[in-house]
Amino acid sequence: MEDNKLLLLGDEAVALGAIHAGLSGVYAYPGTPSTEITEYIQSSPLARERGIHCQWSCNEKTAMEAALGMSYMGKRAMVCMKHVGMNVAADAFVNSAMTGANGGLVVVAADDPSMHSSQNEQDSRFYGKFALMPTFEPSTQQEAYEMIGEAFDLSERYRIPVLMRLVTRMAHSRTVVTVGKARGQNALSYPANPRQWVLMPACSKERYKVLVREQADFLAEAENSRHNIYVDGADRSMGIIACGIAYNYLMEHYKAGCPHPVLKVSQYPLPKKHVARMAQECESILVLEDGQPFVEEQLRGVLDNGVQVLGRLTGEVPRTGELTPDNITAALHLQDAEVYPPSTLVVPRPPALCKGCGHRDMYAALNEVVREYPDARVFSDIGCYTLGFLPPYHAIHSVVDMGASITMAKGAADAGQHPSIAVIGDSTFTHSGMTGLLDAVNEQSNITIIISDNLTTGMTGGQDSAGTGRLEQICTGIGVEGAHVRVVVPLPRNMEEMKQVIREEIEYRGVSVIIPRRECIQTARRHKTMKNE
Ligand SMILES: Cc1ncc(C[n+]2csc(CCOP(=O)(O)OP(=O)(O)O)c2C)c(N)n1
Repeated sequence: MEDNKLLLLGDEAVALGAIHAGLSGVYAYPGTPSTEITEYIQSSPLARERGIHCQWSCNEKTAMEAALGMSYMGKRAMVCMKHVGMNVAADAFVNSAMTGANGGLVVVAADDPSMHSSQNEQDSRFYGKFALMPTFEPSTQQEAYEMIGEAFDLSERYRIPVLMRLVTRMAHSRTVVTVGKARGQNALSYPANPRQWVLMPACSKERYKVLVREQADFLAEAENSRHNIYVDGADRSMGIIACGIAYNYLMEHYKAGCPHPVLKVSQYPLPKKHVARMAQECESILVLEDGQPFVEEQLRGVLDNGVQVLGRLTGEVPRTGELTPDNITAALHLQDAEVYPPSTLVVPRPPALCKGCGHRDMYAALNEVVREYPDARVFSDIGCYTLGFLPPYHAIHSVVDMGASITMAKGAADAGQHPSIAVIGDSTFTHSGMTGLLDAVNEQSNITIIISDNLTTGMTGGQDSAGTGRLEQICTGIGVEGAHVRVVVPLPRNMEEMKQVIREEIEYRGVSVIIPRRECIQTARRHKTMKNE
């Protein structure tokens, strides 16, 4: 393959596009399907040569804030996360539209429609609209590569952070991308308007007016964007708006061009001018978008000319789940099923804890002790140990969001529950469990917390975990009594000891922390291979 043609995942196209656009730092917390963006930068020789910051952050909010700090200094920074990470980063994200950016600042949110590896299907485009930020949504990997550079340019043109939304199939599919030359990194510079960065009411009121006024500029940018194109078609019984990856799926159906007028949308605010044209010229509009009916609802809200709007809300496209070439075939009323015969090659494989994983031994011990307390409740968290819900363990009663194990156990204890047990992993603990632990310590809650420490962020592929080597100090620093921070080694031969420790700490009236610690067998294997090489 030629030097300037590379076979890249969507995530990798974003990463390389950002490096080539003069990136100085990526700030991220792992989360499928966004993780490979940061991992690509971590392994890129050019990124290393340029000293691009690429260490993992503790969570998405710390990532967002650090990137904002880098942007303040005039350098280009990128933040990457999965969609639910946007909820964690939301305070910093929404307020960053108020401070604005100095160096280009692009936030990449990778959504997971169909919940391949997530707890919900939320659509990050709502965050872009909510924060009044320009938002990009590439339809191909090539566009993702080019768009990220344009997003940085737009960010610097208006001194505003910019959101880029990906979906799983964009992030995780690979194709040939033609890449360009790398631009230099920005020099240090301070913001031209320092008041804007101090979000006290007097400053914020001024700044908010500017942000609202600039919406017209952002709309004009979207209406004139080369990524939003209107292609007329002879059959005006229906016009089609296809957003992001949906455009790719749509065009696969029409090798000789779509007979209907098509509006491709890859940059927001929604380009009203094009939408209005379609509404005027077509009898109905079919909206194809991955995720939630974000554009469809806007159309229903603004159009009063009686044009029929079709999409997820009228059943042409399924209300839940990701878009696929197949469900678009159905929405277009094409009899095209033979083009995409159902695959028999991929056999679903339910997830399970690896053989030899320490979480297994932890649950084996916990389950035996819990049987001694018929009313015990186990509030779990997000990580490999979430699989303790499944057979053979059936060990946990809740999983909500990162960090919720400790705080839910606390709330349950407040309500009178005993034993109230939290199960959390080491990475999730430092992501957002620590602050909940302080709440529990402050109120001397009667809870037992198990931090199942496999020395890595296992579920997302074994990234570094921020608290490795310091968990006991963190817990005692927060105020858990040293005598009630207990470390055990989760192995079958230590079963009796583990059970005894769990029993003792359940009986202790107060906050106790048990840390079963044994390296994840996947990372242990990788470390061993690396040592032998
Ligand atoms: C807000 C948010 N960010 C990221 C993720 C993706 N994610 C799921 S579990 C997990 C980390 C789990 O690590 P740890 O708690 O150490 O448990 P392990 O998987 O190693 O057992 C991550 C990053 C998520 N679900 N939610």
